[in-house]
Amino acid sequence: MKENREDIELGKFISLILRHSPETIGITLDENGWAKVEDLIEGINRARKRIDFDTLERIVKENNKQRYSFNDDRTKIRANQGHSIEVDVELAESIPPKHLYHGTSKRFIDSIMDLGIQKQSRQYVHLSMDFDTALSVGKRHGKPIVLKIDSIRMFNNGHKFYLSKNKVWLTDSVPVEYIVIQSNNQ
Ligand code: HQG
Repeated sequence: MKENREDIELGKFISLILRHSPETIGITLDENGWAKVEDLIEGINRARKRIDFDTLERIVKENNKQRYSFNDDRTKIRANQGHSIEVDVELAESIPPKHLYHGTSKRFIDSIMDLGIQKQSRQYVHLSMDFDTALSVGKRHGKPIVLKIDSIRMFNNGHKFYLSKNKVWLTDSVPVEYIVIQSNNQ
């Protein structure tokens, strides 16, 4: 099912809370990034946005990028990746594919080709499995450009890679030597 507009708006608010600033609604996350579902629902309602458990369940299920997970008994919820706050979401260390892609803005290229891809405010650098996903990530920042990453060579040289539950590849940083600028095809 495609998400409706209110669910998309609520989802953005939930991402803000679970990835960056739970204090916005006066709640806390535990060391593994979990919020109590009850706290999240009460906090969002205190912020004058309406949500109940059924709506939250629908958002978790239908979110276009599968950004959130419940624990087994659905008493806790967390974001699968994308955090700026220091939490340990128990990411799976994995062997990456031969290549991964990073979408960014053209205006960052000089700096990236100087310093490499850095995680900036988030816990990790985010990499995509395919060119088109990376292109849409890049568009969020302005005129997009896609960088192809020699991920298996990075891995073989000792860099760790993690695959989040919603299939985003994460790593600490990408040094310049592993980056190839792509034009508009793969
Ligand atoms: C850039 C979204 C200058 C980097 C997406 C990026 C993703 C540099 C920006 C997830 C740099 C950081 C993450 C350097 C990196 N000099 N700029 N040395 N190194 N940058 O938002 O990867 O929809 O923190 O290229 O789909 O854009 O929210 O990272 O442009 O998966 O679920 O600094 O967020 O997911 O921007 O996006 P971000 P991102 P959601």
